[in-house]
Amino acid sequence: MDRGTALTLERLAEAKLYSILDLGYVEPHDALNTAQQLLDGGVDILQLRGKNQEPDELIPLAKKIHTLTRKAEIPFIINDHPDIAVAVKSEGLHLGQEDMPIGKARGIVGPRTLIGKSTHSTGQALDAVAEGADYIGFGPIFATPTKPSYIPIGIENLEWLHQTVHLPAFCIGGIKLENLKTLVKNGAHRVAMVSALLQAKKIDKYIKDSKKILG
Ligand code: 3NM
Repeated sequence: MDRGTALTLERLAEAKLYSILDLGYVEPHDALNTAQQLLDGGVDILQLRGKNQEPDELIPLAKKIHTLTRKAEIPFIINDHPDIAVAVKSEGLHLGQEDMPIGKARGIVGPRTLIGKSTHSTGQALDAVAEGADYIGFGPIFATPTKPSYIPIGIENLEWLHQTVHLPAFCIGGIKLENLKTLVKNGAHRVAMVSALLQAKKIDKYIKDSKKILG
């Protein structure tokens, strides 16, 4: 599966729940097991995020996770590192505002890899569209322990987001079952979760309950 295949694009178009396997929450030796639980539970996209790990550690882990996501036919996204995305042939790469521009990353990963971009304002969301993103993250909607220094942008612009940004747009930041209904009522169609899923007592049930709300 890659950006060039109809299946990857179909999965992205349909995706409601984007899960980020953040090695700040899961020990690398537990990551494969957690990835399998997330896939079994029914997440629609899986990203590997390892802010404190070196490529030497991330690449072998990412290759193993990719074997699982391929079996589940779920797009696998690498956070921050175009070279790792190439090394493991992931379906996608995710970039933050401080990372290299999409055009430059596209030159490294090629035309067949999805590129997503984190955005933290309506202006950045529009910029990401113009830059050629395949999808965006939009947040943090609520305060989040995962990115403690970020100021929440709130729920005001979710209708705007859906009506204006004609790319898959995933709300992110502090999203959990308890606030999901409010989010959907205010216009969210898709969400990304980190800590809520990774700290859930029963990952499988948490995903199913979330997806019921997301519709
Ligand atoms: N990106 P949690 S917020 C990785 O706003 C990330 O772009 C954000 O973690 C953004 O689900 C965030 O644990 C952390 O709140 C989300």
